[in-house]
Amino acid sequence: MTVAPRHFETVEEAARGIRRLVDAASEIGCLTHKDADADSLGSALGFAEALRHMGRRVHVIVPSPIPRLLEHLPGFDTITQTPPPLDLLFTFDCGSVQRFGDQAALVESTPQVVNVDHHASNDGFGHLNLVDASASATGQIVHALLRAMDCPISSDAATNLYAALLTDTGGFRHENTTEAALRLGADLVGLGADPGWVALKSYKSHSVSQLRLEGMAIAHLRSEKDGRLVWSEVTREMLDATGADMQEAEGIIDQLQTAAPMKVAVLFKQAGPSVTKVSVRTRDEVDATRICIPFGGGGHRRAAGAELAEPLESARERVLEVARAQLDHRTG
Ligand SMILES: [Mn+2]
Repeated sequence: MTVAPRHFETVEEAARGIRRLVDAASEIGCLTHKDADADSLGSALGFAEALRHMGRRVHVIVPSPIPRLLEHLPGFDTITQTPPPLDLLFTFDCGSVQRFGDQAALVESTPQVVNVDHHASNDGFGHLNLVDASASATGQIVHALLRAMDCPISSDAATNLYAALLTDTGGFRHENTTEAALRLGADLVGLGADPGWVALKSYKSHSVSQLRLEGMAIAHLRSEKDGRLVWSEVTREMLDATGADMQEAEGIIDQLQTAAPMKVAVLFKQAGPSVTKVSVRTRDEVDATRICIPFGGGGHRRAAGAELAEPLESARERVLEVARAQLDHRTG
């Protein structure tokens, strides 16, 4: 059965239809995007936990690779990559089917797909689409949806949603740290999330090899245009030298964007001989999606990414050319 795609204006409007779908479904999936972050996985785990409290059978599914740095999130041990046939699938924090990696077929084959997201670039791939680009995190939409569905939020669900909110606001430091985000943080603490513990697990649990890798990438930092463009890279050689793996390169882009004069920070990751992942952060008038969309990527104005099917050296030159052009266009 296919259903005409629907887009909702408000969470309350969406909640009625979603509640009916949940009540009618026997096997429900909650899917994250590839290289799941704490917003995507925390939203999926938190929503799944709440639905299970309502007596539903729910499977949390992540594309490969399993994001093992998020193993502290409550319910992480329930994650599967081989769910039974589903009649209802929720997706979290993902703007297009291609971003589901090796689970994209699941999105194509499930009869009802509900797309819950906060990316402005979301292409509305779901049968039902609950997309709010003004939300600081997808976890914020999940919280509003659960409230509107009259679904109780346990302390484990609150912990997952708090982790989603904390990390997508960069520890309540990014520009998307709104009054609503701070109030939601307090609400989730009231429901049982422990802010000190989530911060410890999110920001103060690096391995020694991870710290060495970060140090190496920072030492490799290049600066152009009076520091307005800063970039670095993580190569296979650096991984070999430190004993770290590529998942441990996750926080490096956040270090690069602490440079005072920077307008654009770019990190290149050598994911394979002909696969290069790119993370972009921007400030002021520069839009990160303008640098990533030409390469098939997407994201937010301040944070975006792309994956290029080409070696590090050529990917680097092509992306830097676009980044330089954005800087010249915006400020030249
Ligand atoms: Mn997000």
